[in-house]
Amino acid sequence: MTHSTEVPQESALLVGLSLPGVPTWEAEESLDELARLADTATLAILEKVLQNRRRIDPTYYVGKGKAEELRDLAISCDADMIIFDNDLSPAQMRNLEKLTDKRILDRSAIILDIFARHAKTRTAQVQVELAQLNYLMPRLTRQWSHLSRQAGGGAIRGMGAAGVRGPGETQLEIDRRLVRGRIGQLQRELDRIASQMATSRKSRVDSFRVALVGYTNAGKSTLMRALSGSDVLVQDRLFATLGSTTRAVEVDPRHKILLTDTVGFIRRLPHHLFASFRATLEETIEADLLLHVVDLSHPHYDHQMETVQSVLNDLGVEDRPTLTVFNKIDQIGEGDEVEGHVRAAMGQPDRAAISAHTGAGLDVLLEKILVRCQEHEVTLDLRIPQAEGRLLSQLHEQGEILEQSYDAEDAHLRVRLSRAWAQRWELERFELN
Ligand SMILES: Nc1nc2c(ncn2[C@@H]2O[C@H](COP(=O)(O)OP(=O)(O)OP(=O)(O)O)[C@@H](O)[C@H]2O)c(=O)[nH]1
Ligand SMILES: [Mg+2]
Repeated sequence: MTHSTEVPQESALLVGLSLPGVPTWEAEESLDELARLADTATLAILEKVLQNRRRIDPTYYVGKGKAEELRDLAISCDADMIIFDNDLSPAQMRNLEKLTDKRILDRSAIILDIFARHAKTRTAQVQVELAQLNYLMPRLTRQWSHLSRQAGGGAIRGMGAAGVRGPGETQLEIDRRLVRGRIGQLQRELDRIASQMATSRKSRVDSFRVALVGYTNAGKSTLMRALSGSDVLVQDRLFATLGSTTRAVEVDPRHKILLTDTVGFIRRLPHHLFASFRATLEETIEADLLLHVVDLSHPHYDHQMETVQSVLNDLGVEDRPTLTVFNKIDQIGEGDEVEGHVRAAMGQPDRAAISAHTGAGLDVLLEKILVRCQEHEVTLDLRIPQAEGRLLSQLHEQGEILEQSYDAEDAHLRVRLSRAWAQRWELERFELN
């Protein structure tokens, strides 16, 4: 794999821990995913070590003897850093760093690092930097070299040499003061962004809102492209999308929906990130329908689905109407174990099987979205003075006219409308009853 970084590629030793209650295959799968994450963070992976343990060591996480073994291995393979798949406490990180004399990172740090690299918009940059600093704060004991060196990252950007020492202040106190100040600044900026986003969402409440959710790399953006023709970024890498994009999609000539593509999920999403990205996820939280995009060709698609479900629980949208969209069916061969899912999905209203890549199944998916969209509509009987031509033509645009008749003055119409439009007509007291 080639990487276009000027900095020479750094190398890492990966360590996973299999604890009681967590089956070994799950720890292995998670460690494989950590390798993919490290690769996305442009690190070279030298070794992967999986260790079974009965308990977590409070000082070194893995026990002193094992920590020393890891140190020796890291030295012999000349690794720049050791990355733990499990989250380490700030104290464990410090102790391991002292013992091994290598940089120690954990899963959260790597995910934060990838987010920092991929954040292109101001909003994403603010959100990531805030998450990084909140993560960094309790770990602020020495130069945080890996995170600070990133291009585009910038958590610690501009903080290295800055700061005039106040009377009696140690360097650590200065650093903490600076970080705290920066966190406050970012939080204020994020609050401003969030309220702007809320305002622009409010102007769109008339439409049926559909949000794409799913594990990272499931194909959400590819589906967004296929349905809306928008040129959102599609990449075979984790966390390609870090913002949210909303586009109008015509499901049929009478029904337009607003489709939102957003950031993907992953197991053990660092909670600082989750908190920071709340504003971006707000579109998802307010959607009328969720399309849960699943990469059916992934060997562990079922665990990915569980992870997504638990993130949706955390967001408080577990009861939201959801369509499960099995994607990448072009990769599924006949007789594959999961082929049954594809066939079963065909007849079910809350499932669809597609290939966002080839376009297979998209027509059926749209039909199923249309049904949901129509369920969300109401039928109203209205009486509108014939002289009000403008109102009549508005009505034709907003809804579907089911019946119409005229008397001397008024038009009598039975129309099907979205709930939001219907409410307006009711407020204007045009309804008949
Ligand atoms: N074979 C195949 N590949 C697909 C399909 N849909 C998406 N992909 C590929 O899967 C990879 C990830 O696609 P994206 O659309 O970027 O995935 P995403 O869910 O938006 O990922 P994040 O933004 O990282 O959360 C890309 O390489 C796509 O080309 C599909 O139906 N078939
Ligand atoms: Mg995407």
